[in-house]
Amino acid sequence: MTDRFRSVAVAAARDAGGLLRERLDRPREVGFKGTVDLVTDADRASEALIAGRIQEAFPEHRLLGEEGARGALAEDDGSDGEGDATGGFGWLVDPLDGTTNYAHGYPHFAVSIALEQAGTLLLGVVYDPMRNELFVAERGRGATRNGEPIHVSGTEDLIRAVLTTGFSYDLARRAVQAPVWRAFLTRVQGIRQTGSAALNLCYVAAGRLDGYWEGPLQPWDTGAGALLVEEAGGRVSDLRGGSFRPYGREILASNGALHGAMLAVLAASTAKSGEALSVVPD
Ligand code: 2AM
Ligand code: CA
Repeated sequence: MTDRFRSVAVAAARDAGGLLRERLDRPREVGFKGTVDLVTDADRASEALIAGRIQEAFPEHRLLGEEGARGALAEDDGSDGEGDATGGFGWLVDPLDGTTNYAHGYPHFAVSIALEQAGTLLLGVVYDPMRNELFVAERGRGATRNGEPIHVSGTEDLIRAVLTTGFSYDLARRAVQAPVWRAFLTRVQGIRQTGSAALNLCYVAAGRLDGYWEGPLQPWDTGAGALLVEEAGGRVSDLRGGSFRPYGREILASNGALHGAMLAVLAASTAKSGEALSVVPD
């Protein structure tokens, strides 16, 4: 059965990614969900393709898509699925992660599809159509990039680490995020901020980046990438070191070796900024 989950998700991610790539240079309809929070016609077309495929193959499953696609029951209701038709299975779909990049023609974005069962991630698929890189993780079976196993980096010291983060669409929230970014900046080799949470997590999984922190985020941004990091030998948690939850709103992902040092910086800087980074805005 898990092979079927994987093959449906991989085919949907590749086809949706192809659709995004094809449309990148065409004029776009851009709408605004907030002051700087965009949605394009490509987000919607990609989501329709993916949700259509998943609902056709697994009509009884829950599904939560960024642009509003909903399956049998969108949110995890906390039940283990026993006694209902879902079997506890829920899909998390980001049809275009890196929408701001996409709307600007900046070629760094991805499709992200995750499957969880009663809150446990089973499958993560992320496809970057511009580099033709397909990242897949299945619980207990490792993580791959285009079919080859990937592993997190061996970096042990923050000062040798290249980290990544992202900033909120909520401009007021950025004022809280900035001191945290500054605290890291003075302790690491470098920080990259390239606008796709899913690819940030894949890059940690592949050892291209050593760690990533961000909050607030949405379940569809992190589900697939979180499993990729774990299956590549890394560690994921919330921003205080508690368990990562697929329907939580924040993530700290690292190669494992750097996790404690990153938590210490987060603890010190959020205390100093006087407000928790992780407070959910919506
Ligand atoms: P999106 O491109 O699908 O909107 C940018 O930091 C990354 O965070 C992107 O992956 C973006 O996803 C995601 N993100 C999700 N919710 C966000 C929010 N409220 N503010 C900023 N970025 C958000
Ligand atoms: Ca998106």
